[in-house]
Amino acid sequence: MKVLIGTRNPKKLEECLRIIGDIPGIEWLTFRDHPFPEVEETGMTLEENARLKATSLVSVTKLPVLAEDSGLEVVALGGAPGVRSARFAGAGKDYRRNNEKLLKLLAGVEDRRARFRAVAALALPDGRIWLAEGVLEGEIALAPRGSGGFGYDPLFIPLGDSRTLAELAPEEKDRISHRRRALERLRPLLASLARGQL
Ligand code: ITT
Repeated sequence: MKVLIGTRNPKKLEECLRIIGDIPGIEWLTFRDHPFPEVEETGMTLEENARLKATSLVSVTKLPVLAEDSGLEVVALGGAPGVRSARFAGAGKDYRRNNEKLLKLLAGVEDRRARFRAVAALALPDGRIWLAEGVLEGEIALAPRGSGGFGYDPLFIPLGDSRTLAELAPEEKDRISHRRRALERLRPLLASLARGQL
């Protein structure tokens, strides 16, 4: 069974494949095998955008699609950047500028609590869709550290650790990540799909 992973973000794709790439009977296709256009993320929530990405790409490709929308929610900023995480500092999706903007907004702020949230969506050509959420709690560091991962990882310290996500080995990030938690919830559905039992 061919299933398209509906992300054009190479780092996100890499993580998705590491987390869920091993389901027997599923042949994962990516934007490299099957180029698709960028879906305009017009939703007000991660749920809406995950749904939008998955259903638009099903329409374009006629394949089952697994898509995901994710973001960083900072308590002291009322949940921002949230759904705007990728473009926080402008249209260019520039990770370094996003991190600089976040640090500037949090200068002198004591409450540095934050969470990563991911909403994954599995959509089928027959119109059915399932959504699942994953959360990772933590706090924002005072300065960036580490070179792994992507996005806000150099600034995000997961609860119970002193290192940023960018200082963890990829497998360590995968064990706890919001993405892992969201995708694992869809694993049984994907396994059923692969067996032709969904
Ligand atoms: P696709 O829409 O093609 O999947 P994207 O990067 O635009 O790629 P999103 O719209 O879901 O994906 O934006 C997610 C942004 O949230 C991402 O660009 C990062 O800035 C941030 N983000 C999400 N998960 C993250 C993670 O695990 N580590 C660091 N930053 C993350």
